[in-house]
Amino acid sequence: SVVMASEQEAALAAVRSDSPTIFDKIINKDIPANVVYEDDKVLAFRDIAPQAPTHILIIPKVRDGLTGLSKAEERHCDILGRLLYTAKLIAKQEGLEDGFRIVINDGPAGCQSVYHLHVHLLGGRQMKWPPG
Ligand code: IU
Repeated sequence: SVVMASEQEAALAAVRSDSPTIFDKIINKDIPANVVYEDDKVLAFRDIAPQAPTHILIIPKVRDGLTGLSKAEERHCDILGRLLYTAKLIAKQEGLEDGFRIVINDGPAGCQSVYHLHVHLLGGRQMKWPPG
């Protein structure tokens, strides 16, 4: 696949659609990923372009219309809660006792580049505020 010059460039080029993404290939093990957690509903793997010493993506195995958080419906409440709870488990597994950052990018202005909902878990360095 094409490597974008920046995540922002990728986000602006990404098409908001409900078609399968590269994350489905990772879920189906069609392409390799560095998986750090997996259960029947959730998969978590290391981001290919880490922005911190720990940078993990936590995703639902079944997208069910959740291209992004802005598409969330009442039926998604369980999986949304599970994604965040899983982030907490992985933060502990990664030894992020001093703290960590959770990010969900949504849409072009939010710098979303993959239209399969994912929670970023970032840690291992001092985060800044406001984010870029
Ligand atoms: P975003 O929130 O949609 O911008 O995040 C997408 C992330 O997916 C981004 O951090 C990419 O580095 C990451 N990623 C990946 O880990 N593996 C891939 O094959 C692709 C993107 I494409």
